[in-house]
Amino acid sequence: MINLTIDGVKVQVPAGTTVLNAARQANINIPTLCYLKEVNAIGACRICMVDTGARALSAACVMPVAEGMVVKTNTPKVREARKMNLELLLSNHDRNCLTCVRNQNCELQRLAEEMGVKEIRFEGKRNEYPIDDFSSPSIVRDANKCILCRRCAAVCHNVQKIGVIGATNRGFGTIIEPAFNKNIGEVPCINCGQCIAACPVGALREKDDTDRVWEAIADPDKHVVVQPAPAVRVALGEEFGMPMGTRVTGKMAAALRRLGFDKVFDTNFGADLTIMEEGTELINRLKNGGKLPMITSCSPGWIKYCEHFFPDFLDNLSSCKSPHQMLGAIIKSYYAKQNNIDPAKIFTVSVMPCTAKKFERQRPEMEVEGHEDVDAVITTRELARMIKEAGIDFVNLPDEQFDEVLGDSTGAAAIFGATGGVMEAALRTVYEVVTGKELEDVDFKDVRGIAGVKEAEVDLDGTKVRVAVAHGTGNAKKLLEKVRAGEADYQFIEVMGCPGGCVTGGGQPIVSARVKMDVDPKKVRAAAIYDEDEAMTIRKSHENPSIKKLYEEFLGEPNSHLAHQLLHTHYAA
Ligand code: HC1
Ligand code: SF4
Repeated sequence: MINLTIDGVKVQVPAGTTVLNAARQANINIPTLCYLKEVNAIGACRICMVDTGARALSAACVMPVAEGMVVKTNTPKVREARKMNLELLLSNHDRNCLTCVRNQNCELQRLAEEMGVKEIRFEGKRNEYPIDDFSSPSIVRDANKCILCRRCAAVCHNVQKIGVIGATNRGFGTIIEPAFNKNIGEVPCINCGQCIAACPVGALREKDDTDRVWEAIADPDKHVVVQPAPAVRVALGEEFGMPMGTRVTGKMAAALRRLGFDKVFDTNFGADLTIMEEGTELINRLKNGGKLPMITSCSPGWIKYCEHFFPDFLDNLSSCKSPHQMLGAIIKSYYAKQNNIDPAKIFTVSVMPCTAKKFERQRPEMEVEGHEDVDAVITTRELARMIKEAGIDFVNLPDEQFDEVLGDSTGAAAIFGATGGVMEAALRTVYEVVTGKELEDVDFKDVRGIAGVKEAEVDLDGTKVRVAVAHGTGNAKKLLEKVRAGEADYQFIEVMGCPGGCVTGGGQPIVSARVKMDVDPKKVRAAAIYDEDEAMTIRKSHENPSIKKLYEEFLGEPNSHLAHQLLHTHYAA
């Protein structure tokens, strides 16, 4: 252990700890900007300067502690250096804060306030860049707001192992962008939005689709149906000041109704339906010598990653569309027919924790008979903006239910939102269908948690099925390379494109680097997801009475001809 003193407080920490983390332990808050726990520690922004007695000040995020070190974090020299560095950043920053999507949730704005910046002493030449708001269906890049912290590049490169954005040019001309001056839509970006979640300012944001949704709601000729994803209900409350991990399922249903949607259904119904289709597909592949391992296909960031980087695994992907696409197709067929509504007049909106879903919905595979399954995708953040704009007092809303049949779901569907959830939900059903026995303990704990790759073996009456779960494409890469090399043998794999799964998708409320130093949203929001599961009376998809009704009245049986037409697709190289 190393002993040091920070602002007169004695601290003992393991060797290798940075001054920043040591200070944190002593409840001393050193401001940071480019630092992002477990993602980026490069000492680039020089905001976390401290005095260690050396000739020059040091960046606390990269400075390791030393025995007997005396650190001062709050001297006039330190405060002036930090302020000057911040003012230099601000001098080349588009400061249209009032109209910025990150207004009041911007780390730069907060630092300026906390450091008492009253004027910017270094006003000079400012770079002006065109905004790329056209090339990608998911991501908007505004380099005029970029502060060159490189958090986005680090997450894309080091965590997701994609690396399509990085620093180009030098000095005053440095810019974070795709290589060769390309637009973001012209490189193999998978639309995961993890760069947006890492950005401290408004340089990266989602493509906003709220205007199209408002327009549809206001159109008397349109029947507008909404469905929120499993992970939205454990994060939306954060946008209204509620603690991380608060479950707001009932308030969310109430808010959606008050926004004017004609029907409030639930993607969780689509998740139960996915389990019926995907579970049956797995059983068939196991029985009939189909392509194994079968890999889940609900995460569109993962699908695009597979297409670009592992095209030899495309036949391993389940043919199932993702839950919200399935539900969109059911709304425009079964629901339209039952209620005598022309599907051309139905407008379906998915509220997703995901920016890649904006890309997925417009893929040519995602339509039936000329009708797109889903007409608009908005993120959790966009929904929060709509609720605020409508003047709805979210926190004090009463709890309401989803609309019947296509809003009915089980605990198995709820857990789709956390890494391992799709696998666990599938196993609950596949086990009972294959063995004909009741599952005594529905909790498959081996596939839960935030380990990068998780494995388990399930005994289906003598047939051993080996399964694996990976979240974040960096972990998926590791796993698939092993499978490709013949070093691992699985029959079923779940991959989610974002680290943590959908709970920490690129469309979720943004958590600041400062909060992430102490709290891991992956864990907190996942815990809420498992509470949601436990609170449900029915916890297995095949026991959902509304799913049974859909098969009886319409689809026939899982993987039927009609089910294939509406709910399945094929990804070709
Ligand atoms: Fe997900 Fe899914 S779980 S992909 O993570 O399969 O986005 O929440 O909606 O479609 O159900 C996301 C979440 C979501 C789909 C489901
Ligand atoms: Fe990289 Fe994902 Fe951002 Fe695309 S959306 S630039 S893949 S982090």
